[in-house]
Amino acid sequence: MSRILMTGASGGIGTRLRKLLPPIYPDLLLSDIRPPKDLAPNEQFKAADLSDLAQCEAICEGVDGIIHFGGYSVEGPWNDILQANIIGGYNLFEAAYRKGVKRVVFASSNHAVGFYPRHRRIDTDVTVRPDGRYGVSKVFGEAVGALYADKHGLKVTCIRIGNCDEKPLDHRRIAMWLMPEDLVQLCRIGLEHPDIHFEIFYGVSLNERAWWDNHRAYEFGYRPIGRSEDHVAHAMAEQAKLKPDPIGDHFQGGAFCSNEFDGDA
Ligand code: 15L
Repeated sequence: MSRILMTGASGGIGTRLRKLLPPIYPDLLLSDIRPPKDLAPNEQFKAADLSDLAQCEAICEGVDGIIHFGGYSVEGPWNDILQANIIGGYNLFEAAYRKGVKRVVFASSNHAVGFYPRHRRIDTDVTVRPDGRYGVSKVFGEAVGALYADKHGLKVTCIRIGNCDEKPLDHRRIAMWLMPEDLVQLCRIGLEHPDIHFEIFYGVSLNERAWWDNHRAYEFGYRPIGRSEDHVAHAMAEQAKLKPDPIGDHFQGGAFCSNEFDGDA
């Protein structure tokens, strides 16, 4: 695997992975709508608006594998999600196919299944339960990935990321924290493992209180090293600053579920 494209390079996760990926993939092309503010002279960057297929094709030229973190990363107005994640997500897979890219790792999200209650332990075969327009767009991305894998032989890995940060940020994130180094492991499986056809993994570290059965990732060799229990004091101190959220605190998706909620509790 030689030339790797990472979209969303200016975003939160992209910024972290820009530091961790170059030793593994020295020929790393970064892309986003705007360049990262601290772009270094030795980093390669090409701007692209994913809602434009021609721009997607331009960044896919000569690329072997893609880590797709680009798009809208939280709940937002329909038109923003539509352009960045629905049209942008479709364009990315279509451009990859047209340009002969072999593998795509797609940053899906826990919000594809956010309306499962926290007492349910779920694997990746459950019916999707998105908790907003953003979650729906992640389900769409997974579906497009499956289509391009089954119909065109693209090797696709979707990672339903919990929350990727240096530490778990609150009580909910104790269950779903993903250490950046563990995300790198999952990306490497998607880009390199010989048996990938189409897979969905949970992007979660070695968290004792995880809600997710991530056995598929372990079967592909995933061995996470992050443990959220090591950061519980920090997470709970942050949690104490938050207001109770009876709906959000019940569901895995947290505040994404209580946002605009007027259903049956
Ligand atoms: C996500 O999918 C978002 O991209 C991220 O910003 C967090 O909000 C995360 O989910 C989360 O659920 O904590």
